Amino acid sequence: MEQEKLYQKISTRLGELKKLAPMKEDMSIAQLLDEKGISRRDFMKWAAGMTAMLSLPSSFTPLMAQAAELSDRLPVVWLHMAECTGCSESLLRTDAPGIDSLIFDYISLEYHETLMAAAGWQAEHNLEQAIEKYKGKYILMVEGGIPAGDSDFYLTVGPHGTTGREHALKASESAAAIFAIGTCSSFGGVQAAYPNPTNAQGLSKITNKPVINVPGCPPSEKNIVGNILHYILFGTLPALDAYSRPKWAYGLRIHDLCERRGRFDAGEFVQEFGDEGAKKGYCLYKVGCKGPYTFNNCSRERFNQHTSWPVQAGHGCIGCSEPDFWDAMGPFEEPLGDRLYSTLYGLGADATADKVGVALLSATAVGIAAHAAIAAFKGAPKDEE
Ligand code: FSX
Ligand code: SF4
Ligand code: F3S
Repeated sequence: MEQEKLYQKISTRLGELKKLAPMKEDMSIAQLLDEKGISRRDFMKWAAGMTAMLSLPSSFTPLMAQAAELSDRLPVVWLHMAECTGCSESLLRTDAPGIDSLIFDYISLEYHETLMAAAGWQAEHNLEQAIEKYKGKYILMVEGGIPAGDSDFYLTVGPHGTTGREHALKASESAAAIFAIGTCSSFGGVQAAYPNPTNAQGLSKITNKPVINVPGCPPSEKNIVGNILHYILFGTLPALDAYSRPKWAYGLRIHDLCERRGRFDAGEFVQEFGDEGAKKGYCLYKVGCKGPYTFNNCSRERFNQHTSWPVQAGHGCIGCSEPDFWDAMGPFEEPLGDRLYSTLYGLGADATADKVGVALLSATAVGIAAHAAIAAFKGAPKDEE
């Protein structure tokens, strides 16, 4: 019953969106896919995958396909702050664009500093116009950390020397929904690493409007496009975790669905890069994998049209979607559990859930050590040492 009601609600919303004029009149998504040689069948397969990713029943697949087809009804303003532009690249730098990249191409990007042709005065004028014309209707996506306070002027944009902070604040005021794309915009990211010389902050510290964080350095194309589709389908905030990350994407740890998890449980570890264990695809925990502390869906969704992801490529997860990962998760090629174990009993009463997670894992690590000792005693091969 609940399911039927939800189906009805989404259908009504999509019906309303359909009434709005398409912002791109030259080509429908069906034509665009056809031009790129993507069949309707492949498109529906993709829609089924997205439906599962957003934890919706498979009977909602036609709605997902419709949402993608209506993605040109929503104007998007995309701002760049202090970052490497990897988030945009995550979607666009591919020699064979998948459906996710095409959807991103297809949405109406009213303003995107690295993609638009305009520069200087014209660019600034375009931004003002987009904000005015689509007041209360546009989606704001911000990439990058934002220097704040006395450090505002470490980041200025355009011919008036507007600070990044001013830009972000102005665009936030009349946005229909705000997404912080990437770890930098979500939590400050690399430029907020100690000693954070530019006082870089996440977007939620700058605006008092609700911000949905989509971290990852960079986030996958699936998580960026999934958020756009979620907004088209529901028009409301998704369920969020304590760090304002959508639970459908960041609800589980990398470790929970990792293809090497069986190796971890069996105590089969790579001891150093390039060893026999590495060749056999053993677990990367002892060479620094932070998958057990990192909430993201990389192990399930992967990157570049499901091609690969860090652990599959042979390096541990570095925890890039967690707050302060640059400081908190380093050194990247050493286990975190070992380092924190000695301080475990020093944790205060207000220890965060993350630290508690670390404590639990340290207990697991102790279990591993015990297992290794028993294996050694029995004369078994000592992969797990
Ligand atoms: Fe780079 Fe985006 Fe990292 Fe940051 O991604 S990939 S530094 S999250 O803001 O450009
Ligand atoms: Fe996978 Fe890393 Fe967990 Fe090992 S520690 S199972 S490599 S996520
Ligand atoms: Fe980042 Fe770890 Fe995924 S490093 S890309 S969260 S596997």
